[in-house]
Amino acid sequence: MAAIELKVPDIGDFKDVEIIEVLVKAGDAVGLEQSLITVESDKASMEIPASLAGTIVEMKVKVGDKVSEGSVIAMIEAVGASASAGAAGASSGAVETGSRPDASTAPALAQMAEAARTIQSMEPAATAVTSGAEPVGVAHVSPVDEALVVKPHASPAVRAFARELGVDLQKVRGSGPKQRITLDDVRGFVKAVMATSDKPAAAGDGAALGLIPWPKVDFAKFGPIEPKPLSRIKKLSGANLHRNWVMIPHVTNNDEADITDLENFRVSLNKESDQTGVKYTMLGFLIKAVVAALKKYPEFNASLDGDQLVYKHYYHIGFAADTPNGLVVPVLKDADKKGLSEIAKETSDLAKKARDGKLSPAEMQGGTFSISSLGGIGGTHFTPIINAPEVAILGVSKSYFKPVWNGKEFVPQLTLPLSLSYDHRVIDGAAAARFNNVLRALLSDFRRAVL
Ligand code: CAO
Repeated sequence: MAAIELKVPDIGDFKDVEIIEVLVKAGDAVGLEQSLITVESDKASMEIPASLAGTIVEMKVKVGDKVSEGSVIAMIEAVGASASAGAAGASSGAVETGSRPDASTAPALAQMAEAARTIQSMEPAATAVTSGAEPVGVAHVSPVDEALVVKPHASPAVRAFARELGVDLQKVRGSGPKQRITLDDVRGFVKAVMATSDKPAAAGDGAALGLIPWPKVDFAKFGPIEPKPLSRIKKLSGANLHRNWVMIPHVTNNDEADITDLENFRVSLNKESDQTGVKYTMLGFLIKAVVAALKKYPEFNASLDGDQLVYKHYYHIGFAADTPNGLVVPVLKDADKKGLSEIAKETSDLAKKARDGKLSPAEMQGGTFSISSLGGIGGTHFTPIINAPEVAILGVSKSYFKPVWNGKEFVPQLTLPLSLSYDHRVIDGAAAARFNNVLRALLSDFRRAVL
């Protein structure tokens, strides 16, 4: 059987375009319209399909060659050669040189050429979007269509492959000329994601989240360095914090409470209790106030379990403790059943155990709500990360005096900054504001706690 030339058919305005991919080789059986090569102009790439089914006898082109309409791509031993002698882009020797694509293939190619032209005509318009000008042809695309603005450099075959695997090409680094993404780049990306998918998110390379890799920097190039392993607590708490930050839609409502009277009360209580050794702390009052607010708004004392919200009828309050090895969260059990002095003693015992690294697992379990107090250290407001499976956490910063107008004059008010982070799947902003209102009312007049 005589081999037939497979030629580049009419590809519109594309002339002397570079071959960026050769998708078949001698010996391959190809089907009708199977892509043979990918060509690329300055602005777009397109695949040239086979106009005949058969076996490739010889490739006549390689990557980097330039082709135009009529260039011979390969020699093929066609299946049912006689039936397809007039097929698109195929010619037997010189006889059919210059034959046009047949009826079935020509529209497809014309469409591709048209699509490529469309991309060409859109690119300057897309650039205009970023510069604020009204884009021609994409005027109704609002907001900016990122896909048009930043288009990864890849051939249609690579795009199709990526689509099949669900790979977002924006996240794949291209290793080809002009950062073109190759099939191997897509394969490598998938392998990297698979390799990390069973590791905890703390692996930190971002692949599990579909993010670009963490920057690898040789810091020693810029100055002296000293690598030290993270502590065991930091590794554990880091993995938990990372999961909670990524999985929970956090919102933080900031507020302030007038604690002028409360602080005076606390100081006087401590003077009285000099003999007993109990130290009343702001943390103790906060725990009491939080329990009262939790009773009023029970969804803050709950956990999500699938489609269910599990309300808890116990009040175990965790509090973040800063230790030399990192952050731990001891839990004060049944806070609602304990008085202030008991809370003060127990939290200080737990905090000491935390600093000494002597907390038992049971002492860190069962929390229903947490408090993170940085008041003894400093700061105005911050965003505490929710301690899953809890749904909210109260951050407390350092109290400060601010002048407040009382109708006649400015008076100094000791003010406590509050930052309530909540899981927005469970708690609405309005509920959070109401929760903070209860805290403010209690802290500014602690007599309300007995109501
Ligand atoms: N504003 C101003 N001063 C405050 C204050 C506040 N909100 N809270 C505490 N203070 C003062 C205390 O009164 C105390 O002063 P005195 O010694 O003069 O009485 C001093 O700060 C130290 O208090 P403390 O922080 O040691 O004690 P505490 O009971 O308030 O807190 C604990 C205990 C365990 C919460 C704390 O030691 C701690 O570890 N805090 C850090 C928590 C943390 O790291 N959070 C961030 C986690 S990341 O989200």
